Parts: sequence; C-alpha cells; structure tokens
Amino acid sequence: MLKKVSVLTGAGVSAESGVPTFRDPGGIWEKFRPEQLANFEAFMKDPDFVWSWYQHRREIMREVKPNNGHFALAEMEKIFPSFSLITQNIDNLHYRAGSRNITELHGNIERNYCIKCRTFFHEIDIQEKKVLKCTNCGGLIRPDVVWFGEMLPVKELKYAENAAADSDVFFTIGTSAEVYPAALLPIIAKRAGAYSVEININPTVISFDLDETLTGKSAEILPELVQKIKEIRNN
Ligand code: BV8
Ligand code: ZN
Repeated sequence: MLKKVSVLTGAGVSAESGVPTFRDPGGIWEKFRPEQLANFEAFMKDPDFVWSWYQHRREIMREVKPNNGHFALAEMEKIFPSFSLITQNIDNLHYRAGSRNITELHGNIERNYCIKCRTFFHEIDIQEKKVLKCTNCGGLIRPDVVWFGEMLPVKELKYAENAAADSDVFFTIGTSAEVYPAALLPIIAKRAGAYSVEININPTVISFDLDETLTGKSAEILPELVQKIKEIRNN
C-alpha cells in the first residue's frame, strides 16, 4: 500500500485556468526579464512598476478559477494517508480547489508586507497601481513572494526536502524545473528511492532523470489518474 505521496507543482498546473506560465511561448518572461520584475533591486528601483505588475497578476488571479488538475490534487490529499503538496505557484489556486496540506515555496500573491516593520496587509485595493505605504511606519509594502536572489522560507523548504526524501512516489507536475532550489526536489526524491513521475506537456531538463513521464495536460491527466487510483483501491 502506497504510504507517502508528494507532489511538486509549477505554473503549468494553472495554465488551463488561464494563468500565464513563465517560460512557455507567450509566457510572462517573454515580455519582461525576471531581473526587471521579480527581484528586490527592481522593486527598490521602481516600486510602482513592480507593484503594478503584481496588481495586474492579482487581477488575473481574481478572474480565474481552479481547474480539474487542482481539484484532482485536492482529491489525492484525501486518498493518501500521507500526502504533501509542494508548490512553486503563488496564485492560491490549490487552496481555492480544496487542498490544505500546501507548502508554498515561493510565497503567495494574496499576502503583502511592509519591508521595514514586516506588518502584513491582507486587504489591499487591487486597483491601486501606485505602491502602498505602511500605515504603521510609512515603509513600502511588497508582495509576500520569493524573488530571485531571495532565500526561500526556511520551514517550507525544510518540509519540502524532508517530504522529497521520504516519499514512496514523487510527482513533478507542470514545471520546467529550471528554478532552484525547488528544481532539486524531484532529484532528491529519486535519489532517496521514490518512484518519480513527471506530468508535463513537454519534456523538461529532468525528464531523463525520472522513472516515468506522462505527457499531456495536467488538468486531463490528473483526474484520470485519480479515477484509476480509486478503481484500484475499490477492487
Ligand atoms: C535562492 C515568485 C538562495 C515570484 C519565483 C542554485 C541554487 C540556488 C539558487 C540558484 C541556483 N542557480 C541559480 C539560482 C538562482 C535562482 C534560480 O534558480 N535561477 C534560475 C532561473 C537559474 N534561484 C533563486 O534566486 C531562488 N533563491 O536560491 O536563494 C540564495 C539567496 C541569496 C544568496 C544566495 C543564494 C529564488 C527562486 C524563486 C524565484 N521566484 N516566483 C513571482 O512568481 O512573481 S520563480 C518562478 O519560476 C515561479 O515561482 C515559478 O513557479 C517558477 C518556476 O517556473 P515554473 O513554475 O516551472 O513555470 P515555467 O513557465 O518555467 O514552466 C511551466 C511548465 O509547465 C513548462 O514545463 C510547461 O511545459 C508546463 N506546462 C504548461 N502547460 C501545462 C504544462 N504542464 C502540464 N499541463 C499543462 N497544461
Ligand atoms: Zn511598516
């Protein structure tokens, strides 16, 4: 009996909800370079520009809904006694689909904090294109996401590494596996003896390292996978 299942997701699992990925054709990094937007220096250089970009992404996130891939992963959490959902995504769609044991490696676009006194601000007006100032100390307010060059949250990264090292099966879904240290997790899992499965529409840099690659859309493959697992369990 399968005991421990872990999943690492990337932007590809939200693609069918209409959230642009980063490195696919038409993706976010086609128009901007990450250095221009997803890093602290860029924010300090032009806070309004970077803030307005996150406001634009928040508007997209508010318009979209979780897709069948997100719902299937929420189902898997109910099926397996030990199930860890580790995500690089900041779009909150796993939570909205009903997943609860979620480890957010790169933060969450719905949370914001003051860079000076670290007060968190949850209710912000997403129409406000100019960067907001902290009501406590006047500091700039930034999204609670991990930018390039910033450490990942220690507790979340430790949990993810332990889950990868201790899983019977490790799924890597909808990620180009190009961003570190998240991209190391499937390799840690494989080396520790997990059966490693990739779900992606394209081959990636880690495809050859893994045991199996299921090629196709995660919103199609995942519901079929959950259906199969249920059939096996009921026989
Ligand atoms: C750090 C949040 C330590 C912001 C993001 C080695 C070790 C450590 C660090 C590094 C290293 N080498 C380089 C680094 C630096 C850097 C890095 O990895 N650079 C890369 C580009 C080489 N890493 C960092 O800076 C990290 N910090 O390590 O700090 C440190 C600190 C100080 C001093 C020294 C060390 C921080 C990384 C986090 C950056 N933040 N996002 C925001 O989103 O605005 S990264 C960003 O990329 C997103 O989080 C995203 O999730 C992530 C990965 O992208 P993907 O999710 O994979 O998306 P992508 O578009 O690339 O791919 C989509 C995939 O889906 C494709 O494969 C496609 O085929 C597939 N797909 C599409 N549709 C579907 C589908 N699959 C299935 N179904 C579909 N329908
Ligand atoms: Zn403050």
